[in-house]
Amino acid sequence: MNKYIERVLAETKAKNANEPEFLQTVEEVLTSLEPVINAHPEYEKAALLERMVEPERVIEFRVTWEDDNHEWHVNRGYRVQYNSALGPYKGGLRFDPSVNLSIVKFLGFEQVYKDALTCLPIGGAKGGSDFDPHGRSDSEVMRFCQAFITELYRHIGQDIDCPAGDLGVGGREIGYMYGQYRRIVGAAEFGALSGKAVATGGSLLRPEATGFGAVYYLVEALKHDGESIEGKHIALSGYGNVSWGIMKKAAELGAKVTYFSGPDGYIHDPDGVITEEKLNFILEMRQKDSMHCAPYAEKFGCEFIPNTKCWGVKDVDIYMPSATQNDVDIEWAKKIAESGVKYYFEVANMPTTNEALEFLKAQKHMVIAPSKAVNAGGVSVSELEMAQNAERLYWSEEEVDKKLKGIMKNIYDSSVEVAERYGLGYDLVAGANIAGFQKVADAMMAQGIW
Ligand code: 2IT
Repeated sequence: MNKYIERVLAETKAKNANEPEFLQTVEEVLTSLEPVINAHPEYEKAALLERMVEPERVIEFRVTWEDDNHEWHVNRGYRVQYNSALGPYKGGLRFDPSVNLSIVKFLGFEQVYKDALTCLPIGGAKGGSDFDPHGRSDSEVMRFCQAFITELYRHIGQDIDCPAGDLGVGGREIGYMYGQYRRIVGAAEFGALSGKAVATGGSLLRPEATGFGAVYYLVEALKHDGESIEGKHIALSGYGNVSWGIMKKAAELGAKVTYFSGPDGYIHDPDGVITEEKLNFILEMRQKDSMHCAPYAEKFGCEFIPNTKCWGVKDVDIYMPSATQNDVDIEWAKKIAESGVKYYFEVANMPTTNEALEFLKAQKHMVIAPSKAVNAGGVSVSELEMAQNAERLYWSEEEVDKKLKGIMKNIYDSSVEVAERYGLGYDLVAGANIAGFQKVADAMMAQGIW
């Protein structure tokens, strides 16, 4: 391996020994940069990689809020403002008990290269809290969001940092945070948060954008193999916002999601989640209970397999892990490889362990696509929301959709082109890492020491 990469990896490991998820993503990205680092010896003198792995700013804060029984609670809030060389920091907020500094730093690091890949002028950040929204009333969620943003507001702004949603943070939470932000700053500074409801400055199509974008990317990859999406069967994990968008767009284009899952097990619906009734049921089910997908099987008379994952099923064409990080480890990866299914498209952020990803990439019969490219439609439409806010107007759904399609095609094309250029062949994973990296590197080199 390139000596410079080796040294930075070793230093990063020594400095951040207690952050396994963060080290996982740094290792995955840096090792795939070998050809570009070899071609640019000037990067080492500029300490470029050392600067890239170190976040520009890490903010940690206390969030105190009162529950419906007047009991007070304390959670920890985070915002890791990773890299702003390309524009204002941009990236989601995650509310989940699993949130800690390692998780936020891994998400932030990934976000930098994902945001760069979109070719839109945005830097990368991520944040959130270990707050558990499950079972909390609407008033409790509102009070938490208000307390959270009362601390975070001083660090964000339409030209500074624009947070959005992630796991546990949807339109409702963004609405409460934007309301409180507006109250504090006393200005309709819409672009300080994205993923807002359309009524309060949001963009049409933002809720669907990540899932739709993933399918648009998939369409491009299928085209490369002379294939069409029509008639294809998809197995995915999760039934959240992103999975739902994939189900909807796949159905519109004549494909179907026949497997999906929740933390309680997976559903097999051979007819596919293609009707409006099924899509609406999934929305309702998630709103009521994001931990159990079993009610879908009862309602539509299909199979529910408890306490396991659908990886390894043979009667599909495409796997799309769309739930959360490290969903697919080496054992699941072996089952996936044995199934003979050709396409493995990551959708959730870092859904595959590094060992599993290496293993899958080595399978000659498979095409692997990385989440930072496949799921970039979400942040892209978030940026389009900022652009609409800056111009004080709304674009039509058709206009947003057209832009989203163009962005996804460009992400796919540039990943293919750059991997070819560096002699890596058809490598969508390395292509995305290098294309994103190159954008950030160029901006940092141009801006001098910082
Ligand atoms: O992982 C992601 O790209 C997001 N959570 C969305 C970020 C955004 O700014 O919309």
